[in-house]
Amino acid sequence: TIGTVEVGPPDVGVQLFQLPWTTVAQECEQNLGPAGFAWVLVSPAQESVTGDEWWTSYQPVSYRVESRLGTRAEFADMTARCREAGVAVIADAVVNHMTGQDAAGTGWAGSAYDHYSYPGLYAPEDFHHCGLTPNDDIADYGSREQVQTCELVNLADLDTSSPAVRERIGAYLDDLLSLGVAGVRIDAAKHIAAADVAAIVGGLPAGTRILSEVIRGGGEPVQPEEYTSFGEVFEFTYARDLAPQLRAGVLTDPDLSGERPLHVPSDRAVVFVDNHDTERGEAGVTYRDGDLYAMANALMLADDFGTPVVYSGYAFTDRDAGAPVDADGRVVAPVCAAGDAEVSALADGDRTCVHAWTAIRGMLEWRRVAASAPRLPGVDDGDAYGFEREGRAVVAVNPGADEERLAVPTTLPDGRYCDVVRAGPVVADTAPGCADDETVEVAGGSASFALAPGQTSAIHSLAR
Ligand code: AAO
Repeated sequence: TIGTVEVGPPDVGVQLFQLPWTTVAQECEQNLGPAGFAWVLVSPAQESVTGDEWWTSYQPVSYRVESRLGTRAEFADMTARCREAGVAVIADAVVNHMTGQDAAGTGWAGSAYDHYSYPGLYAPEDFHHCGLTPNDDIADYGSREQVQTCELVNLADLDTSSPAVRERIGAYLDDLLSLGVAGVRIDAAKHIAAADVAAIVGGLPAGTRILSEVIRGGGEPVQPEEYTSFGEVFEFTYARDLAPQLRAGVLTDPDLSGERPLHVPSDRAVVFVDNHDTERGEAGVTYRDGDLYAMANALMLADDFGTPVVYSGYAFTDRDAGAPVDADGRVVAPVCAAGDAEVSALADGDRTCVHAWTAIRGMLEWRRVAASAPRLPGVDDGDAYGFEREGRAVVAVNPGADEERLAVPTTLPDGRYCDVVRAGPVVADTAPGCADDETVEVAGGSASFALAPGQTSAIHSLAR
């Protein structure tokens, strides 16, 4: 409760991409906990191949928790400090495959490996050799057998039907839990038969969160729905629906009865505007879009569908470029300062700090006040669009190029309300509230928004 009002529990996640454990711990204490994030998804923790590219993280060499993001001790310290700050840590578990290197090598922490041989862990018989394509690589996503037994971009594909392989993966996930994580993202889950994932995670303690990455592909035989009986799924359709609407400046209401076409059910859906793959690929809006990106995130946070995860990475022009490292090759990154988005000033490697943007922090407070109040039908006028979460909160956006005025019908009592997108959180923050030009008037059952091009504005019942 805030005052006398029952608010929703924190449920929003944040993906902090390629951030070292020591910085994640600071983020939990200084930004994530105070803003009310419930959990943080971090990048893979296990030993991986060496190299400057960020994606070396996704080529495991062993399950030792040693990487350029930090040591095992630093990982454990992070989960403890985050938990203390009210933030659960979700690990990114790369368990579909090992490396994609044809030549033998040595991993980050000194483990020797060959493409199909990881001494003390896996031998050649632990891998699929699908024999369905010339190089054993997946060539046709229309074939379930290829998707689940051939290699994803040459990555040695573990035979997860094997009890021995399942046991080793299970032991690794148990180890991550012993280090304090609350759950795991199953990387490339589409490439592991759902029954295999179910068998592996079935051995974990009850309550462990399982978030499967299954990119919804039109016409593909392996669909996200197969992975919902044992956990949640990243629902890629959400961003695919939202971004084009924003780009076109034409926002429409989703089906307000709850179900949405081509989405897993709301209580199984993890939704996002972009992630580390899609910001390098299909995403229609990314950090580069500044206001429009904040708007996309605000609409997601204002929605009553799924569990939202905010993405926060670093600026890049080269798709492969890793996060900045020190002389020893360890990633180094400063903690973010809370403040407004200044994406035009970002140089390659700079953190985008999306999770610390004023608009995002304000919308997290808005979401908790909106709690379980239903989303009411939206209204639009010109390019502007807005809606109410009944009796609790109203949001309005202008994705267009002209100034717009929008009156949103509301059951909120008359008064001047603080726009938490411009002012940030006003109830939870110790910082003083709202400037005069950061308010919105509600009178006679209508909230009157004046919206500059690209502007998002949001008010809630606890900030009058
Ligand atoms: C690197 C090099 C490779 C090299 C390899 C081995 O880039 O050239 O062969 O090393 O040496 C990351 C990087 C990869 C990197 C890899 C290993 O992204 O570049 O390879 O680490 O270091 C599929 C999977 C999905 C996967 C995605 C990238 O299904 O699981 O590919 N994501 C995860 C991670 C990702 C990571 C890995 C998995 C591997 O998040 O960061 O790779 O651990 C369709 C399919 C999808 C498929 C995509 C891309 O998607 O449906 O399943 O994802 O294609 O192939 C429309 C369609 C949609 C389509 C989408 C494509 O929206 O509707 O169906 O476009 O964007």
